[in-house]
Amino acid sequence: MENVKLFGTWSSPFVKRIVWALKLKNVECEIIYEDLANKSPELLKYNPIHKKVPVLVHNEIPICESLVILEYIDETWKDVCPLLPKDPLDKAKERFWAKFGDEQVLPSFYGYIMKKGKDQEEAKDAALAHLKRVEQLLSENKFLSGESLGFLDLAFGWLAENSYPLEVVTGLKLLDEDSFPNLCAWKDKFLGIPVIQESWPDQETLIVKYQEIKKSRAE
Ligand SMILES: N[C@@H](CCC(=O)N[C@@H](CS)C(=O)NCC(=O)O)C(=O)O
Repeated sequence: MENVKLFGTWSSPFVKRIVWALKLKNVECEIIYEDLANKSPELLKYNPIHKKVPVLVHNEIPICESLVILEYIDETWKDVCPLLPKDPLDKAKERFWAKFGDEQVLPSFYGYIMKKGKDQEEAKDAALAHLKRVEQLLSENKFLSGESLGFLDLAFGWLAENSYPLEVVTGLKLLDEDSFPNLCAWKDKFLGIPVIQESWPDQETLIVKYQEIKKSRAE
């Protein structure tokens, strides 16, 4: 009997990719929502190094770091909806871009909300330059992982979910149809997938959350 628990928050871009992967693979999971201002003893026990969500606990064994968790899920429940390709080179490419997403693209986006002045302008330029690279990845395929949804799409899912709230809060059009036609088409396809739609967060609530973050950084 499988026992799968996920420690997370409703809005974390890192947690959402895990929720989507588990749903795509029909894995039942109990989600434990953390208050990150007051982390539970369980979270600290299961992720003593980073003390962050998500943590997947499978039969009492914790797995940390969302991209690592995604691979674990894919290999553990491998018969349903495979996420990573089998070919080592294709797999390496997806891992490379997912790492680029988390280390470069995502921080530049959130930096644009959180930073001020010159730093904010630099974050904006970086975000748009990174988006151009991701746009090119979609020049031949509908999805970032190829012809169908896969690991890299889940890794970049935060972009589809958060681009509109981020645009509202920053006043900057990020996914502009003229500059990023492939990404705009990808976003629509991604959000059209039922499993993704089911766990689509309320955009207004996300906007309020980002407004609060922006306000707290401006003080
Ligand atoms: N590299 C980590 C990042 C996870 C992360 O930053 N989680 C945030 C929530 S979005 C968190 O738990 N923050 C709590 C903290 O920094 O204390 C992953 O991919 O899992």
